[in-house]
Amino acid sequence: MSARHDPNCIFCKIIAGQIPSKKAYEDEELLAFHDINPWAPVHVLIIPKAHIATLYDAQPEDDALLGRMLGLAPRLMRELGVDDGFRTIVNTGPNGGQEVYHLHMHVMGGPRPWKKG
Ligand code: IU
Repeated sequence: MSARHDPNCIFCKIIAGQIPSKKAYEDEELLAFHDINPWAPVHVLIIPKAHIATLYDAQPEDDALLGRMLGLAPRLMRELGVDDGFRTIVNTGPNGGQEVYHLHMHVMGGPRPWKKG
């Protein structure tokens, strides 16, 4: 995994603890933290600890990791008190609106109205 680290990547710095974040979940492969600019009452980002820039860069051997990201979402949302629905978004590339080039899944929930969406 150490080869899949970009010292210039802001999310790699969050994973390394060089930049603080409000963590919601962590294990060997994944980190979830609260988005600094939330669109919804609960807005977390689930990221792999491996630096994978975009979904395009995920390899077939990453499929289980991608599955774990999706599988974590409902458990984490329940833990955070969201049990009546949530939205998941993975922005990919410039036309997908991706701003941070370290793969992340937005998971948003809580009572509406939301800032966006
Ligand atoms: P996007 O999918 O790449 O467009 O979203 C990046 C998200 O990362 C966006 O919602 C930011 O608010 C969020 N974010 C963050 O939570 N902490 C940071 O230090 C930075 C961005 I830079």
